[in-house]
Amino acid sequence: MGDGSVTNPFIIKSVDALQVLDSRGDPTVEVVVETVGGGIGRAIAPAGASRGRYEAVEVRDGDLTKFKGRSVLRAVSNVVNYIAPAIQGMDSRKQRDIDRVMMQVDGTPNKSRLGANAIIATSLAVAKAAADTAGLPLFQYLGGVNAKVLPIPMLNIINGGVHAGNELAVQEFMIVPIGFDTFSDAIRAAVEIYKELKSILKSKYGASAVNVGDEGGYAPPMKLVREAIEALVTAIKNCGYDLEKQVRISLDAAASQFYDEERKVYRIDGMELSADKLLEYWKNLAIEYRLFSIEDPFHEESFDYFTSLRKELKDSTIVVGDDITVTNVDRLRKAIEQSALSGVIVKPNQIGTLSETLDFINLAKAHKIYTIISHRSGESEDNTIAHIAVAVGGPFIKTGAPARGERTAKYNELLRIEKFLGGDAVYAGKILQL
Ligand code: 2PG
Ligand code: MG
Repeated sequence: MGDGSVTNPFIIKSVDALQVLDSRGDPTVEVVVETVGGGIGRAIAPAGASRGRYEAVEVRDGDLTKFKGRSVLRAVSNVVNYIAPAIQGMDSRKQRDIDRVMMQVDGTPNKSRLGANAIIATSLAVAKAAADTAGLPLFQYLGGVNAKVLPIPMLNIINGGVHAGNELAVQEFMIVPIGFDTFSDAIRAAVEIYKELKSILKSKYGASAVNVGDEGGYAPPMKLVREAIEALVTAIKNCGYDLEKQVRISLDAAASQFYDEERKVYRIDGMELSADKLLEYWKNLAIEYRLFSIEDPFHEESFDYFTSLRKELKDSTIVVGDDITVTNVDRLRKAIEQSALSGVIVKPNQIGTLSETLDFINLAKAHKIYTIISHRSGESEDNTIAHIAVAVGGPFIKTGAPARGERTAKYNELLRIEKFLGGDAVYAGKILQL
C-alpha cells in the first residue's frame, strides 16, 4: 500500500481539462489526470437529450454567440481553477475521498455550481489514472479478479422520441441477444438483425427510412409503436433466431417526453391515453410480444403506475427505471419501498461521480434489481462504461446500435476485454435465469 509520501506513484500530479465535441457536435468536457508515477486517465462527459428532472446538472455557458449557447468553457475552467487545486496531491486510489472533496467544493445538492459534466469527467479520469498507474485495465482495477462477466447488450436499432425526427412516441426499440454462448456471438447476431432490418425498412418505406437517429438506430417514418416492433420481429425471424430463447425485444418509452402534465395524458400512436389506459396498453404489448423489458413506461413521478405494471406483468417483463431513478440512491430507495422496479438504468453522469454510481449499483443488486449500465444519446469515443459494466458483472449494457463510432467504441472495447480474458470470460446470457 502506498504511504502517501511524495514517492507514491498514485499521487495526482496534474489535472487538466479542455472543451471537445460529442456525437451531436455539442461541446463537452474532457479531463486528463496524470499521476506522479506517469499514469494517465482521460475521460469525456456524455450528455442526455431526454434528461430526468432530478439529474445532476451540467453547466453550459449559455452564450448564444458561441456554439449556440452550448459551450462548456465555464465547466472546463471549474476543473482547472477549483477541482485541480483541491485534488492534486491526493492518492488517485482514494476515489471516494476525491469524489467527496469535489462534492464539498461544489457545495450544491445537484452539482450545479461546478457542473456534473466537470465532476464526472474528473471522477472517471481519476479512476483511469489510478488503473494506468497500477498497470491494470480499468475493469480489473475496479472489479478485481472477479471481473469476468461480459454484459448482455441491449441494442437500440429503431430510434424515436426526441432522438429522431419521426413520429414514434417511444424513444428506443431494442434487441436483446440473450441466448448466445459468448458476447461476440451476441454482437454478431445483433449486427445480422440490424442489417436485415435495414433491407426490410428500405423496401417498405424507401431509402430515406434507413437514415439513422442519435444512437445509430434507423429512424423510419413510422407512427405506431406496434409497426416498429413488427419490423424487429420480422428482422429477427428472417435471420433465423428464436424470439423466445435467443433474441428478445425491449423498449425505452421515455414516457416523460410524451406526457402532457397539464392534461394528465400520454400522447402515443396518435391517441391521448390516461395512465390507466396506458397501463393496459403496455400490458397487452408486453404479453403479445413477450417484451423483455420496458423502460420508463410512465412519467418520472409516477412510482405507483410502475408498481401496478410490475404487478400486472408478474415480472415476466422487466420494468426498468431511468428518468424516475436518475442513478440516485434516494430515488432508488423510494422505488424499492414501492416495489416499483425490477431493473434500473445506470448512467454515471446522471449522478456525477463514480463512487455514487457504484453505490447505486450496489443498492440495486442487493435488492435483486437488474442493473443496465448505459450510455447517453450524446456520446463520444470514451469507453469507460464498457469497463464499469464488466467490473460490476453487468448484467446488461445499453449503448445504442452496432453502428456509429461513439456506440461501437463501447462494443469494441467489450470485444477487446473478452479477448483479454480468454477462456475466463463468461457471457451474462449463459448464467442468468432469464
Ligand atoms: C435514455 C438515454 C440513453 P438520453 O433515455 O435511456 O439511451 O437517452 O441520453 O437522451 O437521456
Ligand atoms: Mg431511458
